[in-house]
Amino acid sequence: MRIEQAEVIVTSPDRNFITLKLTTDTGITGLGDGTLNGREPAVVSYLKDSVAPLLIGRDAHQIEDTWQFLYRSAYWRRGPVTMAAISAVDVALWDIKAKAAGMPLYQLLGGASRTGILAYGHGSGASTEELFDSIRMHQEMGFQAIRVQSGVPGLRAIYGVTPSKTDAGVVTDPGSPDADQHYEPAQRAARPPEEDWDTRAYLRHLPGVFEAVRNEFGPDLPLLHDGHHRMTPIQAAKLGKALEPYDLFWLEDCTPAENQEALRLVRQHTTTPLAIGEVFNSVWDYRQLISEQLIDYVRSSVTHTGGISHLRKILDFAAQYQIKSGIHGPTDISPVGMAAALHLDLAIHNFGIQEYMPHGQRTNSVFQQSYSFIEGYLHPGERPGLGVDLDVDAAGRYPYETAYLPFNRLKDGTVHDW
Ligand code: EZ4
Ligand code: CO
Repeated sequence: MRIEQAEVIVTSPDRNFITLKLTTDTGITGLGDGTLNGREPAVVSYLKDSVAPLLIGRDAHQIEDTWQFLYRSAYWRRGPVTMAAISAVDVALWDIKAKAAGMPLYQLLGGASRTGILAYGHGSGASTEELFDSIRMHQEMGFQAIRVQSGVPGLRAIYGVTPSKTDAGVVTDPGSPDADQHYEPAQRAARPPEEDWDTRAYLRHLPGVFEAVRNEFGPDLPLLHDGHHRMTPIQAAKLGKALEPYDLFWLEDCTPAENQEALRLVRQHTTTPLAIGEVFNSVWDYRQLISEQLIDYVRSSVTHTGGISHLRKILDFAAQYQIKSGIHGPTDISPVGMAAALHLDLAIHNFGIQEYMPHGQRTNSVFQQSYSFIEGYLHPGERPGLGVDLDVDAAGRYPYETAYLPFNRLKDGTVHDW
């Protein structure tokens, strides 16, 4: 079975998505997600100009060999653009192989290890009242685990929080019909929107928010929080310690963890579980974090970590240290990337939790999915392959739109970590 065609499809129904579509000489097609939030054109060029021509004529069954060929023959290893492009190829080939086998992809990864995939949703609010409403709304949608992000008094706009509906002039979303209910990090704009930040104000405010949420929603509900790389190691240690009474499922990205040994200091001071890695793209970013047991959950996505083949290797490494998966699943992972994550989640033994931000209606009209979300649990479905189809005509109705993630500055104007 040879690869005959490799097309890169760019579409922006609610936001930008990059999809690779491979067609074989048997007529079987496969889809892969290469979306890199805010830097999509770089992956499009990498795929179109440097990868697609090399795929034509290759045996579609040789997934590992194709992966190693793309990774090693480029000479320039790793990096978000390269690894997103390789991921798109890898996932498209797994889709093809599973369709050829007539099985849902998870069967080829070892079969189901569980009946459903526990997902967490994004609760947020500029105020505690709005946060409570958002948590209740997510519970009504079925979510049984909630990420909690809160506004901080004195700060105008911060990451992870849907701006208050009364905040005139704040662009809340890039056009999603239900975006007033869902936080969307990127914004359609010619330049990155500017937010503000003050770590001391955040550290003072957050423990009280978690106390209020626990008092309102009880001890059972798993609660998560994302620190988005904004703390120093000693600040992260302090926050982890302060949040211990509220029994978090995890504290995510507490420091910019490319300094892996910094996590030793955080670990010495707190038993709050730590999750890291949505911006990482290879096993090398985790070498020390995993072997020294400095984290509890691996946050990488299938889309940004070289696909199912490479993320599986990271998770198998993590499993030897009782570290579990927490695969990245925001709206900037397309339905194709989400389906790939779900097949992997279902098959691996060391599954932890799956992030899930439902896509908008326009996105769902472009990508038809077979995965389901029932009473807090996701399932990839039983269709052969990934179970996702792309309507190319519908995709063509929504051309690429420039969009950026926001960034933030401290009071004195210093650019801080996003
Ligand atoms: O901000 O995916 O845990 N999830 C997150 C995401 C990220 C975006 C960046 O593209 O932190 O919402
Ligand atoms: Co995150």
